Amino acid sequence: MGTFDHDAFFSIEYLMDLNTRGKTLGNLFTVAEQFKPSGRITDIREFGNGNINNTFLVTMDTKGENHFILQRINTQVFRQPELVMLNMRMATEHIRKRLQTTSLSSGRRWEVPSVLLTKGGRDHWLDSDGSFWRAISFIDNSRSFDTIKDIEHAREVGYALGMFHHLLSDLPPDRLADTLKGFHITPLYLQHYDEVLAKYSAVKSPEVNYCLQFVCERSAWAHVLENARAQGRLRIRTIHGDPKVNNIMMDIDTGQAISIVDLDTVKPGLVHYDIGDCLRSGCNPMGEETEQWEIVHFDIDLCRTILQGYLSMAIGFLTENDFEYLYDSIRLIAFELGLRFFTDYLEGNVYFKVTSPEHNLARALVQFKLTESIESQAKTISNIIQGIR
Ligand code: GN1
Ligand code: MG
Repeated sequence: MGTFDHDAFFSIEYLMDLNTRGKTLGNLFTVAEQFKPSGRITDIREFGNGNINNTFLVTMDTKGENHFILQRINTQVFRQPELVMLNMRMATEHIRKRLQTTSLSSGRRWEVPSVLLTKGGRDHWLDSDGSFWRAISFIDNSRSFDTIKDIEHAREVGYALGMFHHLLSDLPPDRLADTLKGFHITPLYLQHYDEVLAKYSAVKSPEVNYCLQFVCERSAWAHVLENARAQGRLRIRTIHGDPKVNNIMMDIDTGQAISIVDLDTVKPGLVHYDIGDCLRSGCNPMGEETEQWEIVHFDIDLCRTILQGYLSMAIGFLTENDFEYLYDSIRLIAFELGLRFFTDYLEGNVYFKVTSPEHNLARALVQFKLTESIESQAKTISNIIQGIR
């Protein structure tokens, strides 16, 4: 067991969460040790800014690969976490095989996170109170950023998503389970929103009224991608589900994208969900957690460059119809995330982790301002798409 200053490493929210579940912090060492660490564990600390799962970086005293990622899956969100692990293993094994016959441009590397098995050979470990734990390798010599730092980073983020889609483009989506029903199906989020709103009785602030109006004005259009799918214009493929900027790992020395992590939502879907999600995240220089929501904007130069990076890998499998819906997907996923945050605020913050009761409202305002900025640049974005297809 390692020695470390527990209190320095854990947020108040997580300490309270652990306390209510009757755990001690030392339990984390016990959990991490189930995954056959290659050395003595010296440190475990909270890692990243995930909104759903609890994520930790485990450090060992070994030379070389001395870290791994330990996660407690939020089983309120992922109701069948065993299927999440099966999907993850299926996708990573497929990518590994495909990489053997894929030539990367010179000097590039592409890494695939590995699922670490327990001493009993399983891909997860259930602790005594039923928490679902899993461990994933850490991509060596890499880091990620919450926002894009320069134009080269933008190109690399686009390249990474294109590379990921390319490597999975021959994995039939029906081999994967639907681990999160309704994920990115905007009409279903709208339906849930209507149900939540019908029960909402608190006094409505100007911000809440702005959001209500915002959703109301776009609810008919928000069916656009699902309608296109129902009409057979867009087809289901294997997607990442959450390709935001901080899930794209950059090589510390070269600055090149070398991996996409957070594979919980790899499942069947439209590549448009991924493209929209990557752009709503990458083209918002203020980041999705900013409190200055009034001045949030969608950066058109970053958009052009991310799309160029994406298409450098994706041009081979995108169809004419796919291009037709790219603008809508950028607008829709920003709107949809705003709607998801706003609904969670109205419902009492039952889905996304929050640090204050108003946190999800603030996040919703950021996404709605971003959507407005996308809408005000519709012509320019469409011209960019025309120019690169
Ligand atoms: C959630 O937990 P995290 O940060 O990886 C959410 C995504 C959102 C994202 C916004 C399963 O992802 O859909 O885009 O927050 N994941 C799930 O930051 O709902
Ligand atoms: Mg995620």
